[in-house]
Parts: sequence; structure tokens; C-alpha cells
Amino acid sequence: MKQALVAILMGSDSDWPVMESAATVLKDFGLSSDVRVLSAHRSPAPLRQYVERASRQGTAVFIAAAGGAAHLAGAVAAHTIRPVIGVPVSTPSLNGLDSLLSTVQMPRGVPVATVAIGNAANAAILAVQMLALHDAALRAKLTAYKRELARKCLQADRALGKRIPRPAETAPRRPPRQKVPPAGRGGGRA
Ligand code: C2R
Repeated sequence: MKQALVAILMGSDSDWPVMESAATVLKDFGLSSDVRVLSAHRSPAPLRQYVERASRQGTAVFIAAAGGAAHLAGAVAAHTIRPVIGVPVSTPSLNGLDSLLSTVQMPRGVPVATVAIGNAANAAILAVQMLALHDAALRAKLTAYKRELARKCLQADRALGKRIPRPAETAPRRPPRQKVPPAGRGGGRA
């Protein structure tokens, strides 16, 4: 089987309900992903082996999701020069603030591009944007995706406008016409 360009790594299978949307978004863009449970804490050696092998074999972007003491994304970034996108997974005790801070607060030289708590879909879109740098077909899909976002937003605005009365729109004013002095009679710069 062809090596997936994107790897989705999770610290636990309990993260899958959050991360499923990342796999779905990638699929919508025609990309397969390799989804794995690998933990910096619980399975450090297999994690390292996986990241090194996948980087050698062509995985272009790693998405790493973890909750609590979320060191997974940072540990992945330590073992590869491929971009790593971190997804902080919400926790019952601290609502994901713990995951967010432990994913995002990386030391200089080892960045993890961290998305909002639980926003697996954004991680996938960011991965697509990275891959699209060298893929015209993906760029076209992203453009269509953004156009659809705008269309839905305007549709929602129109629908809201029907429910909530708005002040009458004023026609945009034309700027006053400027007199152009005839050439040679003070028309040059001062
Ligand atoms: P369990 O549900 O398996 O107890 O895991 C997982 O990502 C999960 O959100 C609870 C939470 O522990 C997280 N975990 C990490 C790491 N490995 C597992 N933060 C890691 O390596 O960073």
C-alpha cells in the first residue's frame, strides 16, 4: 500500500472521537491518512520508530493529538523534520487547558503548529494547505472549499437579515470629482 502523506497519531484510542473528523476532512480532499495510537509516555520506543520510518518513507505531515500532559506532538517533532500539527484534546479536569499549554509551549527550534482545543478538522485543513504548496489539484480543492465557506456565511447573513430587521442600507457615496488643472498651468507637483 502507498505510504499515506499524513499520519494521525493519538496518545490513546479515547482520542479517536475527537480525531475522526481530521480523517474525514482529509478523505474529503482525496487524501488517505495513517491513523495510529502511539504515546510518548506509554509507548516511547515504538513512537520513535514509527516517526523515523514514516518520515523516511514519505509521510509529509504529522498530526498529533493528546490530552492532559500532552507531550505527544512535541515528542513527534523531536524525531522528525516534517511539520507537526498538534491537537490538544479536552480533559474533564482542566477542560483541555492543560493539553493546550503542553502542546503549544514548545522550546525554540522544535515547533508544533497547534490548533484550538479539539479542532481536529482545522489540523487536517492545515495539513492540506501544507501539501497544496506543491500540488495544484489540492490548491484548486482548497479554493473551492474556501468559496463554499464564504457562500454559506453570506447565506447565513441573508437568513439572519430576514429574521432581524436591519437599518436601511445607505448607498455608498461617490467621492467628489476632482478638478484637473490644465497641463502646464500649475498642474505639476509643488
Ligand atoms: P486514556 O483515555 O487512555 O486514559 O488517555 C491521551 O491522549 C488521552 O487524551 C487519557 C489521555 O492521555 C493522553 N496521553 C498523552 C500521551 N499519551 C497519552 N497525553 C502523550 O504521550 O503525550
